[in-house]
Amino acid sequence: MGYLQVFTNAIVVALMAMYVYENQRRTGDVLARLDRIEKELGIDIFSESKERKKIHMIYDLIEDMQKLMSTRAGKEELNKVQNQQKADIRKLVEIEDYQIAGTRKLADIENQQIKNNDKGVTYIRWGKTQCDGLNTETIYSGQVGGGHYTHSGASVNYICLPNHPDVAQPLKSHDYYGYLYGSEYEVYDFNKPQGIRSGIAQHDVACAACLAKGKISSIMIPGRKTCYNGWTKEYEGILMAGYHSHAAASEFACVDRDTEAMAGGSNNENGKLFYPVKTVCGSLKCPPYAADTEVLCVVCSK
Ligand SMILES: [Ca+2]
Repeated sequence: MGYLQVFTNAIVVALMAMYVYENQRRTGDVLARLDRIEKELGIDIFSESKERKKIHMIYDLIEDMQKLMSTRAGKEELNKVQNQQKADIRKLVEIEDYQIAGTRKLADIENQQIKNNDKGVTYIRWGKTQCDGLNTETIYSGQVGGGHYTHSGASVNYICLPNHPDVAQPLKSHDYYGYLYGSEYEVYDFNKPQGIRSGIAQHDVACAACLAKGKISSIMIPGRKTCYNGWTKEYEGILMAGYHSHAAASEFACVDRDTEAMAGGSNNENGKLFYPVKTVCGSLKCPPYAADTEVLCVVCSK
């Protein structure tokens, strides 16, 4: 039996009990008066009336209730129902408490999700001024910087320098420093991978710092243009690096295939350089790789 049904039964019993004690005398009086009026008038005016039948039915019901309530079993039954009712109310209060706690927990989770959606994982998109991954925002646009390709002690890595740097103070005239240069595409028609635009040689390389919101991991996968299952593609491109026999070491970077350059940067001024990467089989297993091919790359987030 459901809580609601038990609760309803309890209310019905209680109401009936009240009805018994409060209306017994009045109902009896009404019937007596009806009988007296009929006798005095010598007619049977209420015998067929619905009201009279109703009154008799109620009276019979009250009599039954009286009998039931006067017995020990009836009182016990009433007590049982009342106790059950108390237990049900306690249970209902408990359920309401659980519901309130559950609602609070849900609100906490929703708030945390909103906060998490503002957070994410960062990566650099080489060769583009903006980020355009799904739910990815551009933190800043910039130009690529690095060491000079002729310097044997040059820094290895490419860095993405924002277009709006804070003011810096001058240094003394000396050469006890590491050097920071800009960067250029060394991509000509004779070494250009398919799909890379023509005429970008010597152009200064653009970059963008990206925030993939709601993600906690990012990975650059060389050799693929698609992500593995469960990962979201941020961008795809061509693997580039420094020239193989230059004095300066370099690193591999995934440069967007739809390359962009810095405005007004087409002069040949060198610095850190980007050359397309070509496969060399041997220790590099072919298959699955093939000799003398470009190397695809993709940046994925999760
Ligand atoms: Ca240039």
